[in-house]
Amino acid sequence: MNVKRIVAKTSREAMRQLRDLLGPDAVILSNRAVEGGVEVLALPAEDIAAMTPPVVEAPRTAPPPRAEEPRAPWVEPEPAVTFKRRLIERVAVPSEDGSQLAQSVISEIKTLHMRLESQLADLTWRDLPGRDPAGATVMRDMLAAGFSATLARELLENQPKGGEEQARAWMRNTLMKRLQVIQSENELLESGGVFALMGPTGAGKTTTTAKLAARFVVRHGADKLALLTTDSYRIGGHEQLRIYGKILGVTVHAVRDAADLRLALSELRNKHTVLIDTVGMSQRDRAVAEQVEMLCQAGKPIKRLLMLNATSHGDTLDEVVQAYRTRGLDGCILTKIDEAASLGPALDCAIRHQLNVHYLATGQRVPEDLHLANRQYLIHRAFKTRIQASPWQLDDSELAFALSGIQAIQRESAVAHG
Ligand SMILES: Nc1nc2c(ncn2[C@@H]2O[C@H](COP(=O)(O)OP(=O)(O)OP(=O)(O)O)[C@@H](O)[C@H]2O)c(=O)[nH]1
Ligand SMILES: [Mg+2]
Repeated sequence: MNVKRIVAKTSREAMRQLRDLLGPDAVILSNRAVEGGVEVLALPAEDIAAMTPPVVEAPRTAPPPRAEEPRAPWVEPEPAVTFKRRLIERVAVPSEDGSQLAQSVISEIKTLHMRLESQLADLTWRDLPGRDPAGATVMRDMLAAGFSATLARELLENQPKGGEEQARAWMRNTLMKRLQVIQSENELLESGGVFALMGPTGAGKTTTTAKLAARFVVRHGADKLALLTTDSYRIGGHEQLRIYGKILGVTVHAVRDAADLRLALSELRNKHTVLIDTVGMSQRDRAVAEQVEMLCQAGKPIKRLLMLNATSHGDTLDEVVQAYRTRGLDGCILTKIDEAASLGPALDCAIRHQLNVHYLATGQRVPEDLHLANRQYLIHRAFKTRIQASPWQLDDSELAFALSGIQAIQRESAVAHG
């Protein structure tokens, strides 16, 4: 296959180059903005015609006419591109059969278009190891480590030329640079303020609140800290935090709504730091938005930290971020690092959503299992823990298939949503 890649400053310039290179009938596979301009991938029209089975099934040589039938003129089968063009012309001319026919023709065109694009995408990805071995290494490594195809593709676009080892080093370095982490413990424990720990059920909010509280008490003493919980309706909801508070000598208050919270924060205004342990709820629960609103109406700025459970699937983590970031997030804490088979999904999520990683929770022990986030360690571990014998591991041909499939699904969903 003869895919051509053209990068130009403007779309107009890219189109001009495309026409000069492949002629006016070239088929554009993709067109997107890249650093420094616009990238266009295209195929010569002959390649499409050669790849696509003829739409009209007909023998290559004219069949012998039957004695009783008049001889029909022989018609060459149309290549798919011409067929598509004729369909478009048919739609353009207002048909007497009305809009129903037009609708069915449009839907036929869409189906044809999607099939063609999906075939081409499949071939493009299949081609990658031969065309760009270093790019294929980056793609393979990132997907195997649990990073998303979206981030891997993004890196691939900006990858400088070079060998496979160079590409690997560049990829890890880039991920490290893009992962935001707090520089020192002072950003949370010294600067003080009100912090709310949020996240889905069982993500580790209460345990992490207790760990942070213990670290704070060692530095500043128990009387400068207060703990709040919004977990007031579950039976025994705030018991766990109360017990931790008792052990540390820190007062624990339960609040039910925005008015309660406002009052409590006003009473606790002399505290250096207030940690709020929020009630866990599914990211799919609409009450998440109410919880965020309640924190926004507290009459005082509250920094919202999201617990990202590193054992969760990447799509689930993405949903969690989408649900909790409605009014912005100040950062995240990666929990259950000790249980995660792969750190890729959680790191990918933090990178794509630009979440500042504050801490890593690496076990159940309070306060020992809490550490400042360290980029080198995280990226190193993400690639080190790759499980060679994983049943989820894809080989090269499956990788190409999966990547083209993901693109097709994204396109279909874009069409379905208008
Ligand atoms: N292995 C491991 N377990 C953890 C970690 N953090 C919390 N846990 C455990 O996970 C379970 C749930 O932790 P919680 O702190 O109660 O979670 P939560 O987010 O407060 O839960 P809800 O309030 O019910 O939403 C407990 O058994 C914790 O001991 C961690 O980093 N690693
Ligand atoms: Mg809890």
